[in-house]
Amino acid sequence: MRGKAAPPGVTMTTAEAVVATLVSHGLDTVYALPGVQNDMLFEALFRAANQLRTVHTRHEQGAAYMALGAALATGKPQAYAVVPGPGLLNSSAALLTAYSMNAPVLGLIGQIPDADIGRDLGHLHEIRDQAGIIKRLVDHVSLIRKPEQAARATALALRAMRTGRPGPAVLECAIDVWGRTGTIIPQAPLPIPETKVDPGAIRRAAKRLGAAKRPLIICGGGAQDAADEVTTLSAMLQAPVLGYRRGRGVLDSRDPLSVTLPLGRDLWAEADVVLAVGTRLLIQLRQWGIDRDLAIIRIDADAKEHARLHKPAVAITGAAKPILQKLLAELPEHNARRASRGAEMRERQSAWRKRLEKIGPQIAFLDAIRAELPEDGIFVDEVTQIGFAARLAFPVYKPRTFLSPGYQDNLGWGFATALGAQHARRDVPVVSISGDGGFMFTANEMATAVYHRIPLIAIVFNDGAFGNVRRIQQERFDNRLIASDLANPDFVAYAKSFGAEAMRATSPDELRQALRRAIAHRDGPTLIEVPVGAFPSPWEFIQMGRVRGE
Ligand SMILES: Cc1ncc(C[n+]2csc(CCOP(=O)(O)OP(=O)(O)O)c2C)c(N)n1
Ligand SMILES: [Mg+2]
Repeated sequence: MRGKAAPPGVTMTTAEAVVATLVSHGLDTVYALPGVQNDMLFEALFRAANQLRTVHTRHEQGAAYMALGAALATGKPQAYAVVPGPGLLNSSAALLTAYSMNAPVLGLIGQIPDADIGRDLGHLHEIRDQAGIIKRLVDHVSLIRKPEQAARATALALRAMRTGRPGPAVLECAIDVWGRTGTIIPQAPLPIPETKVDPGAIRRAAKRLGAAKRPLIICGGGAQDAADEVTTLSAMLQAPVLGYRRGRGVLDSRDPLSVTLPLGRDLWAEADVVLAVGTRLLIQLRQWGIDRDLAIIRIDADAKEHARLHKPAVAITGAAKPILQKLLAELPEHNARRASRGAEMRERQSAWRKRLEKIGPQIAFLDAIRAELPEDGIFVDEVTQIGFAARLAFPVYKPRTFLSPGYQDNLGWGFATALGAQHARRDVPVVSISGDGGFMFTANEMATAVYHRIPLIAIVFNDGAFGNVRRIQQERFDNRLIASDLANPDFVAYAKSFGAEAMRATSPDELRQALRRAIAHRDGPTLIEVPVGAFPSPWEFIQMGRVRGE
Protein backbone atom coordinates (compact mmCIF):
# COMPACT_ATOMS: atom_id res chain seq x y z
CA MET A 1 0.00 0.00 0.00
CA ARG A 2 1.28 3.39 -0.83
CA GLY A 3 1.15 6.13 1.82
CA LYS A 4 -1.17 9.08 1.29
CA ALA A 5 0.43 11.82 -0.79
CA ALA A 6 0.89 15.08 1.13
CA PRO A 7 -1.65 17.65 -0.10
CA PRO A 8 0.00 20.10 -2.49
CA GLY A 9 1.03 23.40 -0.98
CA VAL A 10 0.45 26.77 -2.62
CA THR A 11 2.71 29.80 -2.30
CA MET A 12 0.76 32.54 -0.57
CA THR A 13 1.14 35.37 1.89
CA THR A 14 -0.10 35.00 5.45
CA ALA A 15 -2.94 37.36 4.61
CA GLU A 16 -3.89 35.39 1.50
CA ALA A 17 -3.96 32.20 3.55
CA VAL A 18 -6.27 33.80 6.14
CA VAL A 19 -8.54 35.15 3.41
CA ALA A 20 -8.64 31.78 1.58
CA THR A 21 -9.55 30.06 4.84
CA LEU A 22 -12.36 32.54 5.56
CA VAL A 23 -13.72 31.83 2.06
CA SER A 24 -13.44 28.05 2.48
CA HIS A 25 -15.45 28.41 5.71
CA GLY A 26 -18.28 30.17 3.92
CA LEU A 27 -17.66 33.77 4.99
CA ASP A 28 -18.50 36.28 2.27
CA THR A 29 -17.84 39.66 3.90
CA VAL A 30 -15.25 41.37 6.06
CA TYR A 31 -16.35 44.57 7.84
CA ALA A 32 -13.23 46.63 8.08
CA LEU A 33 -11.35 49.86 8.59
CA PRO A 34 -7.82 49.92 7.11
CA GLY A 35 -4.49 51.21 8.38
CA VAL A 36 -0.82 50.61 7.76
CA GLN A 37 -0.44 47.52 9.96
CA ASN A 38 -3.06 45.75 7.86
CA ASP A 39 -2.08 46.99 4.38
CA MET A 40 -1.07 43.52 3.22
CA LEU A 41 -4.35 42.09 4.56
CA PHE A 42 -6.26 44.64 2.48
CA GLU A 43 -4.08 43.75 -0.52
CA ALA A 44 -5.22 40.13 -0.08
CA LEU A 45 -8.83 41.29 0.34
CA PHE A 46 -8.52 43.29 -2.89
CA ARG A 47 -7.35 40.19 -4.75
CA ALA A 48 -10.17 38.09 -3.29
CA ALA A 49 -12.85 40.72 -3.88
CA ASN A 50 -15.03 38.45 -6.01
CA GLN A 51 -15.32 35.94 -3.16
CA LEU A 52 -15.03 38.07 -0.05
CA ARG A 53 -16.56 41.53 0.05
CA THR A 54 -14.90 44.27 2.09
CA VAL A 55 -17.33 46.71 3.67
CA HIS A 56 -15.50 49.64 5.16
CA THR A 57 -16.95 51.77 7.95
CA ARG A 58 -16.14 55.16 9.42
CA HIS A 59 -15.16 54.02 12.89
CA GLU A 60 -13.98 50.64 14.17
CA GLN A 61 -16.99 50.27 16.45
CA GLY A 62 -19.13 50.37 13.30
CA ALA A 63 -17.15 47.54 11.71
CA ALA A 64 -17.38 45.31 14.77
CA TYR A 65 -21.08 46.08 15.39
CA MET A 66 -21.81 45.34 11.72
CA ALA A 67 -20.09 41.95 12.01
CA LEU A 68 -22.12 41.34 15.17
CA GLY A 69 -25.39 42.27 13.45
CA ALA A 70 -24.59 40.03 10.48
CA ALA A 71 -23.77 37.16 12.86
CA LEU A 72 -27.00 37.60 14.84
CA ALA A 73 -29.19 37.91 11.75
CA THR A 74 -27.70 34.86 10.00
CA GLY A 75 -26.45 32.67 12.87
CA LYS A 76 -23.22 32.29 10.89
CA PRO A 77 -19.67 33.44 11.70
CA GLN A 78 -18.72 36.93 10.52
CA ALA A 79 -15.42 38.79 10.53
CA TYR A 80 -14.11 42.30 11.01
CA ALA A 81 -10.60 43.72 10.57
CA VAL A 82 -9.05 46.73 12.32
CA VAL A 83 -5.66 48.15 13.28
CA PRO A 84 -4.14 47.43 16.72
CA GLY A 85 -4.25 49.71 19.76
CA PRO A 86 -6.87 52.41 19.14
CA GLY A 87 -8.50 50.33 16.37
CA LEU A 88 -8.92 47.38 18.70
CA LEU A 89 -10.14 49.56 21.57
CA ASN A 90 -12.58 51.39 19.31
CA SER A 91 -14.09 48.02 18.42
CA SER A 92 -14.05 46.70 21.97
CA ALA A 93 -17.62 47.59 23.06
CA ALA A 94 -18.92 45.55 20.14
CA LEU A 95 -16.51 42.69 20.91
CA LEU A 96 -17.70 42.76 24.51
CA THR A 97 -21.30 42.64 23.31
CA ALA A 98 -20.50 39.73 20.97
CA TYR A 99 -19.07 37.89 23.97
CA SER A 100 -22.09 38.54 26.14
CA MET A 101 -24.43 37.51 23.31
CA ASN A 102 -22.42 34.37 22.41
CA ALA A 103 -22.16 35.67 18.85
CA PRO A 104 -19.63 34.17 16.41
CA VAL A 105 -17.62 37.28 15.50
CA LEU A 106 -13.98 36.97 14.39
CA GLY A 107 -11.73 40.00 14.91
CA LEU A 108 -8.65 40.27 12.69
CA ILE A 109 -6.46 42.70 14.60
CA GLY A 110 -3.13 44.08 13.42
CA GLN A 111 0.06 44.21 15.47
CA ILE A 112 3.32 46.14 15.59
CA PRO A 113 6.45 44.46 14.08
CA ASP A 114 6.60 40.87 15.27
CA ALA A 115 10.04 41.06 16.87
CA ASP A 116 9.04 44.09 18.95
CA ILE A 117 5.74 42.84 20.38
CA GLY A 118 5.87 43.26 24.16
CA ARG A 119 8.88 45.61 24.18
CA ASP A 120 7.04 48.88 24.81
CA LEU A 121 9.08 50.77 22.22
CA GLY A 122 6.40 53.23 21.15
CA HIS A 123 5.60 51.87 17.69
CA LEU A 124 2.56 53.33 15.91
CA HIS A 125 -0.64 52.03 17.65
CA GLU A 126 1.39 49.97 20.14
CA ILE A 127 -0.52 48.98 23.23
CA ARG A 128 0.78 47.11 26.26
CA ASP A 129 -0.14 43.44 26.25
CA GLN A 130 -2.68 43.59 23.43
CA ALA A 131 -3.26 39.82 23.68
CA GLY A 132 -3.87 40.16 27.41
CA ILE A 133 -6.49 42.86 26.81
CA ILE A 134 -8.18 40.70 24.18
CA LYS A 135 -8.12 37.67 26.50
CA ARG A 136 -10.30 39.58 28.95
CA LEU A 137 -12.86 40.08 26.17
CA VAL A 138 -12.98 36.77 24.29
CA ASP A 139 -12.17 33.13 24.98
CA HIS A 140 -9.99 32.42 21.96
CA VAL A 141 -7.09 34.59 20.79
CA SER A 142 -3.99 33.63 18.84
CA LEU A 143 -1.09 35.46 17.21
CA ILE A 144 -0.17 34.33 13.71
CA ARG A 145 3.63 34.38 13.48
CA LYS A 146 4.30 32.68 10.14
CA PRO A 147 2.41 32.12 6.90
CA GLU A 148 2.46 28.34 7.44
CA GLN A 149 0.37 28.80 10.62
CA ALA A 150 -2.21 31.09 9.09
CA ALA A 151 -4.75 28.69 7.60
CA ARG A 152 -4.86 26.40 10.61
CA ALA A 153 -4.95 29.30 13.11
CA THR A 154 -7.93 30.73 11.22
CA ALA A 155 -9.72 27.37 11.13
CA LEU A 156 -9.05 26.85 14.85
CA ALA A 157 -10.47 30.28 15.66
CA LEU A 158 -13.56 29.61 13.55
CA ARG A 159 -14.01 26.23 15.21
CA ALA A 160 -13.63 27.74 18.69
CA MET A 161 -16.38 30.23 17.81
CA ARG A 162 -18.81 27.33 17.28
CA THR A 163 -17.60 24.91 19.93
CA GLY A 164 -19.44 24.63 23.26
CA ARG A 165 -20.80 28.04 24.13
CA PRO A 166 -20.43 30.00 20.86
CA GLY A 167 -18.72 33.37 20.91
CA PRO A 168 -16.17 35.72 19.40
CA ALA A 169 -12.50 35.01 18.71
CA VAL A 170 -9.53 37.14 17.67
CA LEU A 171 -6.52 36.58 15.43
CA GLU A 172 -3.63 38.99 15.80
CA CYS A 173 -1.01 39.36 13.09
CA ALA A 174 2.01 41.68 12.89
CA ILE A 175 2.55 44.31 10.20
CA ASP A 176 5.55 42.37 8.82
CA VAL A 177 3.90 38.94 8.96
CA TRP A 178 0.73 39.58 6.90
CA GLY A 179 2.83 39.96 3.71
CA ARG A 180 5.33 37.16 4.29
CA THR A 181 5.03 34.24 1.85
CA GLY A 182 5.20 30.52 2.53
CA THR A 183 3.92 27.21 1.28
CA ILE A 184 0.34 26.97 2.44
CA ILE A 185 -1.68 23.79 2.73
CA PRO A 186 -5.36 24.71 2.30
CA GLN A 187 -7.39 24.11 5.42
CA ALA A 188 -10.92 22.73 5.31
CA PRO A 189 -13.28 23.44 8.23
CA LEU A 190 -12.34 21.38 11.27
CA PRO A 191 -15.07 19.13 12.65
CA ILE A 192 -16.91 20.57 15.63
CA PRO A 193 -16.63 18.13 18.53
CA GLU A 194 -20.08 16.86 19.43
CA THR A 195 -20.98 16.90 23.10
CA LYS A 196 -22.27 13.57 24.28
CA VAL A 197 -25.68 13.86 25.85
CA ASP A 198 -26.41 11.59 28.80
CA PRO A 199 -29.53 9.57 27.89
CA GLY A 200 -30.27 9.23 31.62
CA ALA A 201 -30.54 13.02 31.92
CA ILE A 202 -32.88 13.17 28.92
CA ARG A 203 -35.09 10.52 30.55
CA ARG A 204 -35.13 12.33 33.90
CA ALA A 205 -36.04 15.58 32.17
CA ALA A 206 -38.80 13.86 30.15
CA LYS A 207 -40.25 12.25 33.30
CA ARG A 208 -40.30 15.51 35.25
CA LEU A 209 -41.78 17.48 32.38
CA GLY A 210 -44.26 14.74 31.53
CA ALA A 211 -45.55 14.70 35.10
CA ALA A 212 -45.54 18.48 35.56
CA LYS A 213 -48.88 20.12 36.36
CA ARG A 214 -47.81 23.68 35.47
CA PRO A 215 -44.74 23.45 33.23
CA LEU A 216 -43.11 26.61 31.89
CA ILE A 217 -40.43 26.90 29.21
CA ILE A 218 -38.03 29.86 29.35
CA CYS A 219 -35.95 30.63 26.27
CA GLY A 220 -32.82 32.73 25.95
CA GLY A 221 -30.54 33.45 23.01
CA GLY A 222 -29.38 29.82 23.07
CA ALA A 223 -32.83 28.70 21.92
CA GLN A 224 -32.89 30.77 18.72
CA ASP A 225 -31.90 27.80 16.54
CA ALA A 226 -34.38 25.43 18.18
CA ALA A 227 -37.66 27.19 17.37
CA ASP A 228 -39.33 24.14 15.78
CA GLU A 229 -38.45 21.92 18.73
CA VAL A 230 -39.57 24.47 21.32
CA THR A 231 -42.84 24.97 19.43
CA THR A 232 -43.57 21.23 19.36
CA LEU A 233 -42.60 20.79 23.00
CA SER A 234 -44.77 23.70 24.07
CA ALA A 235 -47.78 22.15 22.30
CA MET A 236 -47.15 18.68 23.75
CA LEU A 237 -46.85 20.04 27.29
CA GLN A 238 -49.30 22.90 26.83
CA ALA A 239 -46.46 24.84 28.42
CA PRO A 240 -46.23 28.61 27.98
CA VAL A 241 -42.92 29.83 26.54
CA LEU A 242 -41.38 32.93 28.08
CA GLY A 243 -38.98 34.90 25.89
CA TYR A 244 -37.72 38.30 26.91
CA ARG A 245 -35.29 40.07 24.61
CA ARG A 246 -32.88 37.37 23.37
CA GLY A 247 -35.45 34.59 23.55
CA ARG A 248 -38.17 36.41 21.63
CA GLY A 249 -39.35 34.89 18.36
CA VAL A 250 -38.54 31.32 19.37
CA LEU A 251 -42.27 30.74 19.84
CA ASP A 252 -44.37 32.93 17.52
CA SER A 253 -46.07 35.74 19.47
CA ARG A 254 -49.38 34.82 17.81
CA ASP A 255 -49.38 31.52 19.72
CA PRO A 256 -51.39 32.09 22.93
CA LEU A 257 -48.69 30.15 24.82
CA SER A 258 -46.03 32.73 23.82
CA VAL A 259 -45.46 35.21 26.67
CA THR A 260 -43.08 38.01 27.62
CA LEU A 261 -41.98 39.32 30.98
CA PRO A 262 -45.01 40.37 33.08
CA LEU A 263 -47.22 37.34 32.37
CA GLY A 264 -44.10 35.18 32.48
CA ARG A 265 -43.60 36.24 36.08
CA ASP A 266 -47.14 35.17 37.02
CA LEU A 267 -46.48 31.81 35.38
CA TRP A 268 -43.12 31.48 37.17
CA ALA A 269 -44.96 32.02 40.47
CA GLU A 270 -47.26 29.08 39.82
CA ALA A 271 -44.94 26.69 37.90
CA ASP A 272 -43.87 23.31 39.30
CA VAL A 273 -41.31 22.55 36.57
CA VAL A 274 -39.38 25.05 34.46
CA LEU A 275 -37.38 24.06 31.40
CA ALA A 276 -34.74 26.74 30.81
CA VAL A 277 -33.24 26.66 27.31
CA GLY A 278 -30.09 28.68 26.62
CA THR A 279 -30.77 31.36 29.21
CA ARG A 280 -28.90 32.56 32.27
CA LEU A 281 -32.23 32.79 34.18
CA LEU A 282 -30.82 35.86 35.92
CA ILE A 283 -34.09 37.78 36.19
CA GLN A 284 -35.96 34.71 37.44
CA LEU A 285 -33.43 33.57 40.03
CA ARG A 286 -32.33 37.01 41.21
CA GLN A 287 -35.53 39.04 40.97
CA TRP A 288 -38.46 36.62 41.05
CA GLY A 289 -37.04 34.10 43.53
CA ILE A 290 -37.01 30.32 43.84
CA ASP A 291 -38.25 27.76 46.35
CA ARG A 292 -38.32 23.98 46.79
CA ASP A 293 -41.62 23.52 45.00
CA LEU A 294 -40.06 24.49 41.69
CA ALA A 295 -37.79 22.05 39.84
CA ILE A 296 -35.55 23.54 37.18
CA ILE A 297 -34.31 21.64 34.14
CA ARG A 298 -31.56 23.39 32.29
CA ILE A 299 -30.25 23.01 28.77
CA ASP A 300 -27.16 25.09 28.12
CA ALA A 301 -24.15 24.93 25.82
CA ASP A 302 -21.95 25.89 28.75
CA ALA A 303 -21.73 23.42 31.66
CA LYS A 304 -20.59 26.27 33.94
CA GLU A 305 -23.93 28.01 33.51
CA HIS A 306 -26.17 25.36 35.08
CA ALA A 307 -25.50 25.84 38.78
CA ARG A 308 -24.04 29.36 39.00
CA LEU A 309 -27.04 30.63 40.96
CA HIS A 310 -29.11 27.57 41.81
CA LYS A 311 -28.64 23.81 41.57
CA PRO A 312 -31.01 22.51 38.88
CA ALA A 313 -32.92 19.22 39.16
CA VAL A 314 -31.60 18.15 35.77
CA ALA A 315 -28.80 19.77 33.74
CA ILE A 316 -28.04 18.89 30.14
CA THR A 317 -25.06 20.40 28.37
CA GLY A 318 -24.95 21.00 24.63
CA ALA A 319 -26.68 22.76 21.75
CA ALA A 320 -30.42 23.15 22.34
CA LYS A 321 -31.69 21.71 19.07
CA PRO A 322 -30.33 18.13 19.24
CA ILE A 323 -31.05 17.91 22.96
CA LEU A 324 -34.66 19.01 22.48
CA GLN A 325 -35.03 16.51 19.62
CA LYS A 326 -34.00 13.73 22.00
CA LEU A 327 -36.33 15.06 24.67
CA LEU A 328 -39.22 15.16 22.17
CA ALA A 329 -38.58 11.51 21.26
CA GLU A 330 -38.65 10.48 24.92
CA LEU A 331 -41.53 12.62 26.15
CA PRO A 332 -44.64 10.84 24.75
CA GLU A 333 -43.90 7.84 26.97
CA HIS A 334 -44.07 10.01 30.09
CA ASN A 335 -46.39 12.84 29.19
CA ALA A 336 -49.67 13.32 31.04
CA ARG A 337 -52.90 13.85 29.10
CA ARG A 338 -53.30 17.57 28.80
CA ALA A 339 -56.22 19.84 28.08
CA SER A 340 -55.57 22.88 25.88
CA ARG A 341 -54.56 25.99 27.80
CA GLY A 342 -55.34 28.17 24.78
CA ALA A 343 -58.46 29.84 26.16
CA GLU A 344 -56.96 30.43 29.61
CA MET A 345 -53.80 31.91 28.08
CA ARG A 346 -55.74 34.15 25.69
CA GLU A 347 -57.66 35.55 28.62
CA ARG A 348 -54.55 36.13 30.70
CA GLN A 349 -52.76 37.74 27.74
CA SER A 350 -55.61 40.16 27.23
CA ALA A 351 -55.70 41.06 30.95
CA TRP A 352 -51.99 41.95 30.73
CA ARG A 353 -52.49 43.89 27.51
CA LYS A 354 -54.96 46.08 29.40
CA ARG A 355 -52.46 46.75 32.16
CA LEU A 356 -49.78 47.53 29.58
CA GLU A 357 -52.00 50.32 28.26
CA LYS A 358 -50.07 52.44 30.74
CA ILE A 359 -47.29 52.46 28.16
CA GLY A 360 -49.84 52.87 25.36
CA PRO A 361 -48.01 55.79 23.67
CA GLN A 362 -44.95 53.57 23.10
CA ILE A 363 -47.09 50.61 22.02
CA ALA A 364 -48.95 52.73 19.45
CA PHE A 365 -45.63 53.38 17.65
CA LEU A 366 -44.70 49.69 17.91
CA ASP A 367 -48.06 48.70 16.43
CA ALA A 368 -47.35 50.99 13.48
CA ILE A 369 -43.97 49.31 12.92
CA ARG A 370 -45.42 45.80 13.24
CA ALA A 371 -48.21 46.64 10.80
CA GLU A 372 -45.70 47.55 8.09
CA LEU A 373 -42.73 45.25 8.81
CA PRO A 374 -43.17 41.89 7.05
CA GLU A 375 -43.27 38.73 9.17
CA ASP A 376 -39.64 37.93 8.52
CA GLY A 377 -38.47 41.56 8.72
CA ILE A 378 -35.89 42.19 11.44
CA PHE A 379 -36.42 44.61 14.33
CA VAL A 380 -33.29 45.88 16.09
CA ASP A 381 -33.93 47.12 19.58
CA GLU A 382 -31.92 49.61 21.63
CA VAL A 383 -32.03 50.87 25.20
CA THR A 384 -34.59 53.61 24.58
CA GLN A 385 -38.20 54.19 25.69
CA ILE A 386 -39.58 52.44 22.62
CA GLY A 387 -37.06 49.64 23.11
CA PHE A 388 -38.18 48.91 26.68
CA ALA A 389 -41.76 48.66 25.45
CA ALA A 390 -40.76 46.53 22.44
CA ARG A 391 -39.16 43.95 24.69
CA LEU A 392 -42.54 43.55 26.42
CA ALA A 393 -45.04 44.13 23.68
CA PHE A 394 -43.67 43.99 20.12
CA PRO A 395 -45.05 40.84 18.47
CA VAL A 396 -42.22 38.68 17.07
CA TYR A 397 -43.05 35.92 14.63
CA LYS A 398 -39.77 34.24 13.75
CA PRO A 399 -36.42 33.46 15.33
CA ARG A 400 -33.56 35.92 14.70
CA THR A 401 -36.00 38.71 13.81
CA PHE A 402 -35.81 40.55 17.15
CA LEU A 403 -32.26 41.60 17.92
CA SER A 404 -31.80 42.97 21.43
CA PRO A 405 -28.33 43.59 22.88
CA GLY A 406 -28.61 41.44 25.97
CA TYR A 407 -27.05 42.41 29.25
CA GLN A 408 -24.63 45.00 27.90
CA ASP A 409 -27.59 47.10 26.76
CA ASN A 410 -25.17 49.51 25.15
CA LEU A 411 -26.18 52.71 23.50
CA GLY A 412 -24.81 52.87 19.97
CA TRP A 413 -25.28 49.21 19.20
CA GLY A 414 -28.65 49.71 17.49
CA PHE A 415 -27.99 51.60 14.27
CA ALA A 416 -24.59 50.00 13.56
CA THR A 417 -25.65 46.45 14.41
CA ALA A 418 -28.77 46.86 12.29
CA LEU A 419 -26.60 47.97 9.36
CA GLY A 420 -24.73 44.65 9.59
CA ALA A 421 -27.99 42.70 9.89
CA GLN A 422 -29.37 44.50 6.84
CA HIS A 423 -26.17 44.02 4.88
CA ALA A 424 -26.19 40.28 5.56
CA ARG A 425 -29.98 39.92 5.01
CA ARG A 426 -30.70 42.13 2.03
CA ASP A 427 -33.70 39.93 1.29
CA VAL A 428 -35.75 41.31 4.21
CA PRO A 429 -36.35 44.82 5.55
CA VAL A 430 -34.49 45.67 8.76
CA VAL A 431 -35.72 48.42 11.09
CA SER A 432 -33.62 49.87 13.90
CA ILE A 433 -35.09 51.98 16.67
CA SER A 434 -32.89 54.40 18.59
CA GLY A 435 -33.31 57.37 20.84
CA ASP A 436 -31.64 60.63 19.89
CA GLY A 437 -28.99 59.81 22.49
CA GLY A 438 -28.18 56.31 21.26
CA PHE A 439 -28.36 57.15 17.55
CA MET A 440 -25.62 59.75 17.85
CA PHE A 441 -23.16 57.14 19.15
CA THR A 442 -22.88 55.62 15.66
CA ALA A 443 -24.64 58.21 13.47
CA ASN A 444 -21.42 58.60 11.48
CA GLU A 445 -22.16 55.19 9.93
CA MET A 446 -24.89 56.85 7.85
CA ALA A 447 -21.96 57.41 5.48
CA THR A 448 -21.35 53.64 5.39
CA ALA A 449 -25.04 52.96 4.75
CA VAL A 450 -25.07 55.37 1.81
CA TYR A 451 -21.72 54.26 0.36
CA HIS A 452 -22.65 50.57 0.45
CA ARG A 453 -26.32 51.22 -0.38
CA ILE A 454 -27.59 49.37 2.66
CA PRO A 455 -31.40 49.74 2.75
CA LEU A 456 -31.72 49.92 6.54
CA ILE A 457 -34.64 51.88 7.96
CA ALA A 458 -33.40 53.77 11.03
CA ILE A 459 -36.12 55.25 13.22
CA VAL A 460 -34.89 57.90 15.65
CA PHE A 461 -37.25 58.81 18.50
CA ASN A 462 -36.15 62.30 19.40
CA ASP A 463 -37.07 63.62 22.85
CA GLY A 464 -34.05 65.94 23.12
CA ALA A 465 -32.77 63.98 26.08
CA PHE A 466 -31.17 60.91 27.50
CA GLY A 467 -34.82 60.37 28.37
CA ASN A 468 -34.37 57.34 30.54
CA VAL A 469 -31.77 59.04 32.70
CA ARG A 470 -33.75 62.25 32.75
CA ARG A 471 -36.89 60.55 34.05
CA ILE A 472 -34.91 58.84 36.82
CA GLN A 473 -33.50 62.25 37.82
CA GLN A 474 -37.02 63.71 37.85
CA GLU A 475 -38.64 60.90 39.78
CA ARG A 476 -35.93 59.73 42.15
CA PHE A 477 -33.66 62.77 42.50
CA ASP A 478 -36.27 65.49 42.97
CA ASN A 479 -35.81 66.87 39.47
CA ARG A 480 -32.11 67.63 39.85
CA LEU A 481 -31.38 67.33 36.13
CA ILE A 482 -27.77 66.86 35.17
CA ALA A 483 -26.15 65.70 31.92
CA SER A 484 -29.42 64.45 30.47
CA ASP A 485 -30.63 67.24 28.13
CA LEU A 486 -29.27 67.11 24.59
CA ALA A 487 -28.61 69.42 21.67
CA ASN A 488 -29.38 67.59 18.44
CA PRO A 489 -28.92 68.11 14.73
CA ASP A 490 -31.95 68.26 12.46
CA PHE A 491 -31.92 64.49 11.90
CA VAL A 492 -33.78 64.67 8.58
CA ALA A 493 -31.37 67.28 7.21
CA TYR A 494 -28.44 65.29 8.63
CA ALA A 495 -29.43 62.11 6.80
CA LYS A 496 -30.25 63.98 3.59
CA SER A 497 -26.85 65.65 3.64
CA PHE A 498 -25.32 62.18 3.11
CA GLY A 499 -27.72 61.46 0.25
CA ALA A 500 -29.97 59.20 2.34
CA GLU A 501 -33.77 59.26 2.21
CA ALA A 502 -35.22 60.95 5.28
CA MET A 503 -38.65 61.76 6.62
CA ARG A 504 -40.27 63.09 9.75
CA ALA A 505 -43.29 61.36 11.29
CA THR A 506 -45.15 62.97 14.13
CA SER A 507 -47.72 60.27 14.95
CA PRO A 508 -48.08 56.49 14.74
CA ASP A 509 -50.15 56.95 11.56
CA GLU A 510 -47.49 59.08 9.94
CA LEU A 511 -44.87 56.54 11.00
CA ARG A 512 -46.83 53.83 9.18
CA GLN A 513 -46.95 55.91 6.02
CA ALA A 514 -43.24 56.74 6.27
CA LEU A 515 -42.40 53.07 6.79
CA ARG A 516 -44.40 52.07 3.74
CA ARG A 517 -42.33 54.44 1.62
CA ALA A 518 -39.10 53.38 3.30
CA ILE A 519 -39.75 49.65 2.76
CA ALA A 520 -40.31 50.31 -0.95
CA HIS A 521 -36.93 52.05 -1.17
CA ARG A 522 -34.33 49.27 -1.39
CA ASP A 523 -31.40 51.15 -2.87
CA GLY A 524 -30.11 52.81 0.28
CA PRO A 525 -30.90 53.82 3.84
CA THR A 526 -33.90 55.75 5.12
CA LEU A 527 -33.95 57.71 8.36
CA ILE A 528 -37.30 58.46 9.97
CA GLU A 529 -37.21 61.01 12.75
CA VAL A 530 -40.09 60.84 15.22
CA PRO A 531 -40.22 63.88 17.53
CA VAL A 532 -41.65 62.76 20.88
CA GLY A 533 -42.19 64.04 24.40
CA ALA A 534 -41.53 62.16 27.63
CA PHE A 535 -43.02 58.66 27.71
CA PRO A 536 -44.66 56.93 30.68
CA SER A 537 -42.28 54.73 32.66
CA PRO A 538 -42.10 51.04 31.75
CA TRP A 539 -40.18 50.01 34.88
CA GLU A 540 -43.09 48.58 36.85
CA PHE A 541 -43.38 45.92 34.12
CA ILE A 542 -39.67 45.11 34.04
CA GLN A 543 -38.50 45.19 37.64
CA MET A 544 -41.43 43.48 39.28
CA GLY A 545 -39.95 41.90 42.38
CA ARG A 546 -40.10 38.57 44.13
CA VAL A 547 -42.91 36.06 43.74
CA ARG A 548 -41.27 32.94 45.22
CA GLY A 549 -39.03 32.08 48.13
CA GLU A 550 -37.86 34.43 50.88
C1 LIG B 1 -22.73 52.74 26.21
C2 LIG B 1 -23.77 53.23 27.16
N1 LIG B 1 -23.55 54.36 27.87
C3 LIG B 1 -24.46 54.80 28.77
C4 LIG B 1 -25.63 54.11 28.97
C5 LIG B 1 -26.63 54.61 30.04
N2 LIG B 1 -27.93 54.95 29.44
C6 LIG B 1 -28.97 54.10 29.42
S1 LIG B 1 -30.33 54.73 28.69
C7 LIG B 1 -29.57 56.21 28.43
C8 LIG B 1 -30.31 57.34 27.75
C9 LIG B 1 -30.76 56.97 26.38
O1 LIG B 1 -31.19 58.11 25.69
P1 LIG B 1 -31.84 57.97 24.27
O2 LIG B 1 -31.02 57.08 23.43
O3 LIG B 1 -32.12 59.30 23.73
O4 LIG B 1 -33.19 57.18 24.59
P2 LIG B 1 -34.45 57.72 25.42
O5 LIG B 1 -34.33 57.14 26.81
O6 LIG B 1 -34.41 59.21 25.42
O7 LIG B 1 -35.62 57.15 24.71
C10 LIG B 1 -28.25 56.20 28.93
C11 LIG B 1 -27.31 57.32 28.87
C12 LIG B 1 -25.81 52.93 28.21
N3 LIG B 1 -26.89 52.16 28.32
N4 LIG B 1 -24.88 52.53 27.30
MG1 LIG C 1 -33.81 60.49 23.92
